[in-house]
Amino acid sequence: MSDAHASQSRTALRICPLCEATCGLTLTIEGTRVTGARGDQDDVFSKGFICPKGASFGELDADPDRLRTPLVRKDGKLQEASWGEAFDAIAQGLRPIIEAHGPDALGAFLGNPNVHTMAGGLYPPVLLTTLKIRKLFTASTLDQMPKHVSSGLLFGDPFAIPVPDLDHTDHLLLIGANPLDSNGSLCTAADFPGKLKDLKRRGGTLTVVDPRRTRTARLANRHLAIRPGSDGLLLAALAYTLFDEGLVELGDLQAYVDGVDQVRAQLGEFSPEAVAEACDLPADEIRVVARELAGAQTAAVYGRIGTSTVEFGTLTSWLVDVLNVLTGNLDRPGGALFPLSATDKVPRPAAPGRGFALGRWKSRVSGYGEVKGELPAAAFAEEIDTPGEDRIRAVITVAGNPVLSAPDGKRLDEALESLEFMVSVDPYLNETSRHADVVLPPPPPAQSGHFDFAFNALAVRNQVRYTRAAVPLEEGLLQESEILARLILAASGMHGMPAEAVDQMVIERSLGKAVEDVHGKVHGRDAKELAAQLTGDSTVEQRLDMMLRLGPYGDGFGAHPEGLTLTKLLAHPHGIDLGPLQPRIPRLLKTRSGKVELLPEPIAAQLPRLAAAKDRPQDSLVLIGRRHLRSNNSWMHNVRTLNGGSNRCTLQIHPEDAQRLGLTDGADARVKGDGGEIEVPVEITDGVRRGVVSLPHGWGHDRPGTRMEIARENPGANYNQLLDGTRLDVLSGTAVQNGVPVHVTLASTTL
Ligand SMILES: Nc1nc2c(c(=O)[nH]1)N[C@H]1C(S)=C(S)[C@@H](COP(=O)(O)OP(=O)(O)OC[C@H]3O[C@@H](n4cnc5c(=O)[nH]c(N)nc54)[C@H](O)[C@@H]3O)O[C@H]1N2
Ligand SMILES: Nc1nc2c(c(=O)[nH]1)N[C@H]1C(S)=C(S)[C@@H](COP(=O)(O)OP(=O)(O)OC[C@H]3O[C@@H](n4cnc5c(=O)[nH]c(N)nc54)[C@H](O)[C@@H]3O)O[C@H]1N2
Ligand code: SF4
Ligand SMILES: [Mo]
Repeated sequence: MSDAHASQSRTALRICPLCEATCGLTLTIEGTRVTGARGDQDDVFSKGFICPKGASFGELDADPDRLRTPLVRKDGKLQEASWGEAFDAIAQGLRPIIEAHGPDALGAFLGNPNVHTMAGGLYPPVLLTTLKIRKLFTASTLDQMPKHVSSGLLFGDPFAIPVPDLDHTDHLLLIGANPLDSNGSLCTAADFPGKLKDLKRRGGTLTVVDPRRTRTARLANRHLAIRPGSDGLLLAALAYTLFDEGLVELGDLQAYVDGVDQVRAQLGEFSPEAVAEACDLPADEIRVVARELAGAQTAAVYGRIGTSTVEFGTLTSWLVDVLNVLTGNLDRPGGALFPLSATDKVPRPAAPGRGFALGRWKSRVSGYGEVKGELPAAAFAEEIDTPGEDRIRAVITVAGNPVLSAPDGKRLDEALESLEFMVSVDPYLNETSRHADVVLPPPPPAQSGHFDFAFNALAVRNQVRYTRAAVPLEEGLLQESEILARLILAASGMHGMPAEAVDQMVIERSLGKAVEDVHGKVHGRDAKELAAQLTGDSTVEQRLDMMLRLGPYGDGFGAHPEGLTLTKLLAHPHGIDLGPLQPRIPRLLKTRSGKVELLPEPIAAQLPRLAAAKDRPQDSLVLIGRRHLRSNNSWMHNVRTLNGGSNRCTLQIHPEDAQRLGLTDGADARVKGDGGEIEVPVEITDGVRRGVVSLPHGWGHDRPGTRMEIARENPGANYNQLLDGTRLDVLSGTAVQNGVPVHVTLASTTL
């Protein structure tokens, strides 16, 4: 590199949006191009940690396949268009459908990256309320909805999700999660791997429950290779053992918990001996795990995907916290604690709340109950393709690729193709957005500011960070915030109004409510006077400033001058540490009783089903997923340096099963499930237990009409084609993606 060139390079900070760990990155920038990324050593939270995905930030940012203009369908073909044409097309395409058939003719799918962008945090709620969208589908019912339901029922707040106190716990029971590859989920911790190693270094113990011997399991003091789908039984047996052996000790929590005796009574059938066969774990070992959990000075139970997207996802998620409660570890340092983020609501005095209701309305076709205002993603296709006046006729997708991420992509492909109108907000023309009539591409991440609305509320340490755009917005692009604001205006009959109108409306409403809130920081003040105080270089930043100032650490618009504002945050480019997690019960509770309701009625009603599962005949082969360190669901297969090596779409199978089925390493296997069949290369490994095969999701990039050339070179096959979408976790409507029966044969023999 010449000196002249080097002198042009500079650095800029950017929080990584590529997983939940939210690492601070230091980007190297030449001109307007990101040429490197390393961990920001001074970041108050991530302290220099980075993974291969973060390191590829520049390559992702510069991907030539990213769309750089909107696309509008003309004469049946998607063609480049101006922003004006695109929003005109949306107003002309959507309005007549909504006017003729009402809001239920419009469906929305919100995908995972919405929790990784500021725009995705700020605008979808406005989109949903302005357009009165009830046909809402999101990645949550392919992911963590069971946890929302269990938290809603236990604590009265579906967002009150306790996280393991990784930095301080003495014992971690980690179930169905593989943070060494995923970098953690519903537990935001930069350098999760390092924190597990530290736990062991300080004499703590790690138990991992996973049908695969994952990289995380290899770190563990104890690995239980459980039969997929049986974790609910295991956890019930652990709780049973705590009661049976007199190990229940609620500690300070005692006064705030209702229903302990009822839980004891209901779990009578779940002795370790009774579940051992179904879990395929020795009863003695289950008892030892319960004793270790109870005996540890402090301990935390933490479950993720393997406890969530399974048949008894909500019961299993509930049992995770039942165990935290029964061992006195909920809401205490070293146990599982509730974070308090800078944009959370100010905690109010302890008082009974309104509780959490499920099934306030039902889906049209299968009659699934709504959960948190959503319908099961697995029912998206049927709500479109089943004839009826109330069917979905138009769809908006934002940051989602349900054709690959939700069950039965073929059916969804056809359903989306049959729509009268579809809009996708997405940087890529992929398996889903190729069906759209208008595609609106957001800019590459380096061109946007970043604040983690979702993940700061799930972090193992309270902290707040904000990074502005690292490079200027490219000519011809719009910020995603503006895209979503203009989409809201165009779809709701306000086409042509300035985008800022949306933010101004939100600010006016929020401040109006805030000044009326007797427990808030600005009660009785003049909302207009407060609005005039907001700072920031855009209305988006003004919204952030507002949220920070009204929040628990905020300056209350001058009421607490030392408190947080956007200006103060900008003065701390590596973030502000807000301290370790603190106990938050009872103020956090919003149940009707004002207590932790340990045995909610909907849960109790499902326990007989769980009990019956003990004695069911076992499927001879079941499928589970896996994630690779260099992957990100369905959309990062287009980054060349992240592909290849061990990041491949192969069917992992135990040597004994391979032999029984006549499969050899590298041969193609045909895998058949309820929803269809696929062919994938076999990878023989004793890293999966007997009776289990494992496949990664997010592959299947061989459909026509996409524009992701690198992904297409190595398309892989779509896991979710093996599902037909009828297997759901009953209480949450979440798709059962793990522990599903499949049939595997050698591909060539059946051709
Ligand atoms: N079998 C199986 N299926 C699974 C899972 C599993 O474990 N097994 N996991 C499930 C889970 S946990 C999840 S979260 C879902 C994820 O499924 P989806 O929510 O569908 O998300 P992705 O597959 O990550 O696709 C993300 C989309 O967002 C686009 N995108 C990327 N960045 C941006 C941006 O800044 N703005 C906008 N507007 N768009 C952007 C990408 O191009 C892509 O189209 O998949 C689920 N599906
Ligand atoms: N590299 C990478 N990181 C990611 C993602 C990615 O795609 N790639 N996706 C992100 C997203 S959206 C999410 S939600 C998180 C998910 O974060 P994690 O939940 O940590 O990720 P997974 O790798 O899916 O881990 C699930 C584990 O459960 C195991 N499992 C499957 N079935 C069962 C079962 O029945 N019982 C038990 N006990 N275990 C079971 C699997 O073998 C797997 O090891 O990761 C995030 N981070
Ligand atoms: S761990 Fe997650 S947040 Fe950190 S650099 Fe990797 S992808 Fe980005
Ligand atoms: Mo997820």
